[in-house]
Amino acid sequence: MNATGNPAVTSVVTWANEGGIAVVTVNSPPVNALSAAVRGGLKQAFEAAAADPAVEAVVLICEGQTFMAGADISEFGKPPVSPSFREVQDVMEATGKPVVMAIHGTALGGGLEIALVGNYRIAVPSAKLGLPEVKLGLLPGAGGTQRLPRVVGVEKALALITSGDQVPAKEALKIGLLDALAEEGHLKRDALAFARAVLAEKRPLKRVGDLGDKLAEVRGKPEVFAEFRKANARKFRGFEAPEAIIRCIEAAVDLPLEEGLVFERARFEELKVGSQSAAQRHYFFAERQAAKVPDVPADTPLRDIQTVGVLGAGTMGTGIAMSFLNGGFRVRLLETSEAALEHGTGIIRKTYEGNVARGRMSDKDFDGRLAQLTPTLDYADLADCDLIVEAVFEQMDIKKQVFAKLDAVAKPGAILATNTSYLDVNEIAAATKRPQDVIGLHFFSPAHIMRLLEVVRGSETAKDVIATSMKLARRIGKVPVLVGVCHGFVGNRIHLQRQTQAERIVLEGATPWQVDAVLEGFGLPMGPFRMRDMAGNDVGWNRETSSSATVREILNEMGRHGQKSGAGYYDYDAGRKPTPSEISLKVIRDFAAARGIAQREIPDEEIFERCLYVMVNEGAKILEEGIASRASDIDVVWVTGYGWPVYRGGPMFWGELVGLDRISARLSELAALHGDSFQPAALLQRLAAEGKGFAQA
Ligand code: T1G
Repeated sequence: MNATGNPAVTSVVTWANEGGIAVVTVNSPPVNALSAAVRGGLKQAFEAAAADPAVEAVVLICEGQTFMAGADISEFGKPPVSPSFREVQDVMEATGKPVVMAIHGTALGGGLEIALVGNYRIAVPSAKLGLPEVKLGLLPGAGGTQRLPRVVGVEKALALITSGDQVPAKEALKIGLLDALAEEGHLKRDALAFARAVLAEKRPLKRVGDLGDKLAEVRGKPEVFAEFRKANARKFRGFEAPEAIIRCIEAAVDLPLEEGLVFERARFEELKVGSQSAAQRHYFFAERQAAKVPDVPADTPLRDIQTVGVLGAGTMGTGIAMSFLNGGFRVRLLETSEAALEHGTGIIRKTYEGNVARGRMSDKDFDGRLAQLTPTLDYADLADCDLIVEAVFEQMDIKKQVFAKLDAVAKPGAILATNTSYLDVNEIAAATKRPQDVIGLHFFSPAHIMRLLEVVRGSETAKDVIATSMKLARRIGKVPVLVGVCHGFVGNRIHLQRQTQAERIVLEGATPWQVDAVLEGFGLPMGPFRMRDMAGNDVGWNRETSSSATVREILNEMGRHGQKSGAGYYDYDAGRKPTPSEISLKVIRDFAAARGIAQREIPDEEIFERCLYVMVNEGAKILEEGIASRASDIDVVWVTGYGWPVYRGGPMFWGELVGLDRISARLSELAALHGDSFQPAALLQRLAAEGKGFAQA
């Protein structure tokens, strides 16, 4: 028996009769995921409520931070346990009494699908609703593709389910997904009142499955789906789930509910056993794991960060400044000249003006953010900063000068961060008397857009500085990954291996466009040569010291700096459309000939293996050296920072899928052919020999 004298159903689901209304409560932290225990409890509670003559209506509500946030993802891959979603939903729909779903937090996935079999849905204004299964390489497998279009219409359902976007409660009310809004903080009170009103007014037991008007609007109009497919072809490229979702919504239009549910279940099961969903579920947990630092306790006290100083108002500095402005911080932006400072603040203003013009930012936010920005030429103005991020020129002597100055002006306890992409954070920290306060915050360009933040711990970085930086990253919408000090940390160090291979392969006879096509065919957003042309072939190139020592130097000496100069490895038209260039190919062939490099046809398979296997191998070395704590952290870096297709999980997850034994053996073959740079890492060889994965390292 529970406190109210009614039969407590399970430890995670209870119910009580409150004045003739059964209040069924789910309490399964942290997100009330619909585990087997929750599903079992719900089934029992609704069966009891349906059978109890003293119960006239039912309210389903959750304790804790949120309404049910979906199926328990950790249960996937394990044998199914009854009751299924369908069994629970059938019991709910068979109650025969008004069922009111009371929503707060995020009603997501299976949680929203449960809510959709209720007769009514009420939520607090701060609630959000969505079907994010597509982010896990899945589709809503408990009726979402069949019921959502019946409520909000086909076109809205297509957009919502293939994006996985969350809908704020007010918008959900507008599109019919909610029947009412409760007062913030009074969900249970207002849900009970709503249930009483339904009883008093004898309102019909509205059943979403019976709705058909919105489906009828598009029946016989296949163009609705064809246009949606066409408009999203680029975004969905390589992913399996979006097309499966579209087919399920087509089935909703053409089939009766029951048949549509069967069709949906079959498509769901197909996706669930596929490699894409395994990869995307891996990534879901990997991103959350990355926020946890093994040797820094979760309850480490944090330093209070209110005011942030940013040194350097170039591309990176302004992006970093906007990241913190967007996170609600006061920002002091320092430059060495009025002109540079004006240029930087101009970039910020123009970016925000663009956001307002596109309706992505309100005028109020525009004004508010600029009011929080203080441009300055004076280091002394950084004295009150709690965190100072340096984003000056990537040269060690300049960085050390800057940190010596910061050491002199920054208040005690201020965190001093460098945005360096490659350089030794320990050497920079040594330029101060407070190395324990120094850390690397490696943003990726454009810094206000890219979500990845490599947090680089120096050998003396204090644990509270690490904990503060990791939490701060999430506050400004970044995905933090803690990495150690080495050349290029994790992302760039692995990227360098792939780049080096790509450049060697074209010297041996392949073309840049062949290499790009192989890697883009794998799902990477851009091949190494198109990427180089886009970023600027001249990044890091020095005209004074350039000596035709590499193909890249020669191209730059010819003025072929990439897209921005209309030519790089590719030629570009006015619309920056790339076409293979005979000029750059000749440079490559002449360069190889001058060095006596034998030319041959290089198969795509060899390009694929040489470029991708060295990435897995470098990741294994990074793990051996302790530069990353987990293989999944490396996956997060590459998915979030370099566009590795999330449906392939990340280089380390993918490497295990290919087989570490196969990769290790192939690398040994390549080492015999092309030199020691291919030697498999000791860790890789050991795991391959032991038949283990990186998690068992
Ligand atoms: N299952 C299991 N664990 C989950 C979980 C889930 N659905 N959602 C979150 N967690 C864990 C998470 O791993 C972390 O654990 C803790 O909860 C806090 O998460 C049939 C099949 C709800 C918006 O995809 O979007 O329903 O690290 O750090 O920032 O059609 O979690 O503390 O040990 O993210 O406050 C569909 C996924 C499932 C929702 C909260 N649902 N979750 O964000 O906390 S598939 C989803 C989220 C499905 C049906 C199909 C977010 C959140 P730990 P957190 P948060």
